[in-house]
Amino acid sequence: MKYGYFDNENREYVITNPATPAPWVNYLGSPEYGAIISNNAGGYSFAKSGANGRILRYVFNNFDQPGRYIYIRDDRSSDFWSASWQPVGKDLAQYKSECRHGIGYTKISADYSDIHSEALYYVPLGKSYEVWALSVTNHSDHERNLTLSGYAEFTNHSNYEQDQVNLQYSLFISRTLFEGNRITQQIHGNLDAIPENENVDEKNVTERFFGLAGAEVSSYCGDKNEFLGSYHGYGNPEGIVCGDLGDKTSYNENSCGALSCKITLKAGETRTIAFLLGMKPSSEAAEVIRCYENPAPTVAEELEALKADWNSKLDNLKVSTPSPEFDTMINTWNAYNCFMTFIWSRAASFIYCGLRNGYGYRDTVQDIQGIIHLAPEMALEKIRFMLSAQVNNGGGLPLVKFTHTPGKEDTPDDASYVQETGHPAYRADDALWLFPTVYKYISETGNTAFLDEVIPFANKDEATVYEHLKRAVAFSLNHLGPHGMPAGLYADWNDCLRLGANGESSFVALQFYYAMTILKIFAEYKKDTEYVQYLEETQKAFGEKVQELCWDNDRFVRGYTESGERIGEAAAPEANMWLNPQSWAVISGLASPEQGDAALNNVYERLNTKYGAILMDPPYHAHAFDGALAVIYNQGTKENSGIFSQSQGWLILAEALRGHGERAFTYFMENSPAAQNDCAEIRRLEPYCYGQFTEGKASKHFGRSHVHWLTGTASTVMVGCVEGILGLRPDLEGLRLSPSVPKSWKHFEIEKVFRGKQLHISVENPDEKESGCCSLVLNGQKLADNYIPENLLQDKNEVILTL
Ligand code: IFM
Repeated sequence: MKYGYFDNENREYVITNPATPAPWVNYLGSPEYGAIISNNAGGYSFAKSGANGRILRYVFNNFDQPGRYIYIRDDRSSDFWSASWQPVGKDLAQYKSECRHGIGYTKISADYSDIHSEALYYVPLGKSYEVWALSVTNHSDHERNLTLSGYAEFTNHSNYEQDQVNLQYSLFISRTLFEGNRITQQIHGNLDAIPENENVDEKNVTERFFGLAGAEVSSYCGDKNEFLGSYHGYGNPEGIVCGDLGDKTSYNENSCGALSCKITLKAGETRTIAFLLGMKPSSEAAEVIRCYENPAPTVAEELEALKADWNSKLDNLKVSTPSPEFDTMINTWNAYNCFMTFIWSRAASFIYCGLRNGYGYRDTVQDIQGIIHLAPEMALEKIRFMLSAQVNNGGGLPLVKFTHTPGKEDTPDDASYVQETGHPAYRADDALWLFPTVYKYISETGNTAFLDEVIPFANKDEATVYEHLKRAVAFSLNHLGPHGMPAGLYADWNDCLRLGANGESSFVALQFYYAMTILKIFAEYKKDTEYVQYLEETQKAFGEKVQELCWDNDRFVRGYTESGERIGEAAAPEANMWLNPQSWAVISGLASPEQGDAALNNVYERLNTKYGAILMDPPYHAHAFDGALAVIYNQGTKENSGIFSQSQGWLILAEALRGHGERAFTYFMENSPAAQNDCAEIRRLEPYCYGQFTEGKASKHFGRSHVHWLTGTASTVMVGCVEGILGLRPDLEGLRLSPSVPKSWKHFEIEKVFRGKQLHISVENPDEKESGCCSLVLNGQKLADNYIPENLLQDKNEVILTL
């Protein structure tokens, strides 16, 4: 069943049936001001932090309420509806609705009772407030008198937990005032007598506003319970039913902003108004509202600016292939998903409520990879930040606090860090993610000078980026287990594998092997010959050890427990085949071609399903070792044999690196949101963004996906598709083209900006191959192989690659 379609030209997903199986959402805003909105206008807003800057209330586990509600009332008939289908929820036989989630905006249109409405929600570029612009058109043949009302439910405290849980406190610090064209909410308003820059118990006055521009306020309400009325709900608030909000404010009650205006529309006439919402002192709020006195042109201009800004990033890579699913994901939705994950980490969604007070090291370093080819400058800033969260012993801080202060942080070796973050020890993989990320950044941009940039460590000292990477290698070598493989420590990539100081992780071993390959490239570039030799010897000996300890006939095992048992052996009763060591054996370059193919075939036979490959099989139940934490989850769920979407990206990449275009693309399609547009009743999540996992074959809800938007999947699948399937593989001096595609792709095109130069790449595949290069022609000149040295590039380039 499908609920909508992709409008690729406009970079929009269009929901035509609003009764979606889950709230299907969009992200608006920037790191300064974030807003999450569903197709039924549910969702919340926050300044900077979803946990500590929460402005609008959203009740988790309550299917999408409340939200940014706009009500329309016909004052002659007293009939009323909402500009989004919910919360009033008119009969869909009479009420027609369309939601267009675009890049940075959402437009919800409705037709009911001969009135057409369009509610456009966005955060203007560079601003820290949001706009709900409403245009209403009278399609009937007579004049209509309408009441238009906006409703915003404020939290009583900017910390969402205080608002939801600590009611004996948060109810009694909030109050609202009406100031002509806006409701102002004051939190700790009674502290207005203390001098500016002072506080009481770290508290001072915080103001939020909900204002109206483009019409006079006819009635208002600042008290949620007064607005709804006893025993009424969002679908039939008393003030909406009777067309008058009663002019109430709140004082020790739940606060809200509700504003109504009355308009008369002649037949065929359109009127635009705008509701404005934010967290700002009242005088600034007044200024914001003034800017929208003539809402229609202002809104149109701001929307254009927003689109232009997004397009300037997304246009840096555009593909046109035989697969509409691939194109829409790479050109728009996977890319946008990467930016949202890059910006919000795991902080704010309908699943993440912002509780975590920092960035996960591994997550953030991986997330960067998804946007490097689109916005390298943004990537660079975050890479610097993450390097500054590396401890001087080379390990990463498992959680990098939002208040991170380089050079001054405690580490997992300090009780204070453990107490504050809840992370009791280092994780084995954190700093190893720096290698592919830094390499991708330098290769995309050619900015080799970055290796010499000096960046502080988290706790003390500073060093060049090159030295930071050397320390990360040293960290792994200083944390080896009894067999000489990296210890699993508190966790490796898999949060549910607690292998400890004496258990060992093959995934980390493979990452470490790969890290040494990358560091060798940098060391060669820097002519650090002694270190090159050291790496060569260390890597060779280490590789042999991993081969000996981890290759088990047709698979790589997952590691060793603290008591020395092999995890993932063929003979084990549970979890005897794991996904990640197979893909990473190929990605890392450790597996021989024969091993790689055998391992990947085994994945296809043992782990693959129609929705992607499960993380391991069979699930843990009765034979979990101490530290196999996955057993806490239902079978087929998350790390316990779920289809972990992030791992699909590595699988795509591994198959592509082996030149298996058919398989790579099969894996892309199996787990691609866009490819499941027609079976939304099974997948349930938005068909335009990734989820953390899909329930595996051991679940009775096989195929259902969860934890939308903020997932490392966005970046791994992006890398799997761009470097793997499209084969765009930059290195220090140029760009290698090595696509791995389905045989049926006889022709496709790529437009890419590479180091400031435009590339138009046509790939011809007359002989229906999966990979390989017959010839590569750059601006009419045949090149030696599939590599384009940067110095041959002109400002605009025509490239023809024949497979
Ligand atoms: O790698 C982790 C990630 O850091 C958080 N989500 C789950 C992943 C797998 O355990």
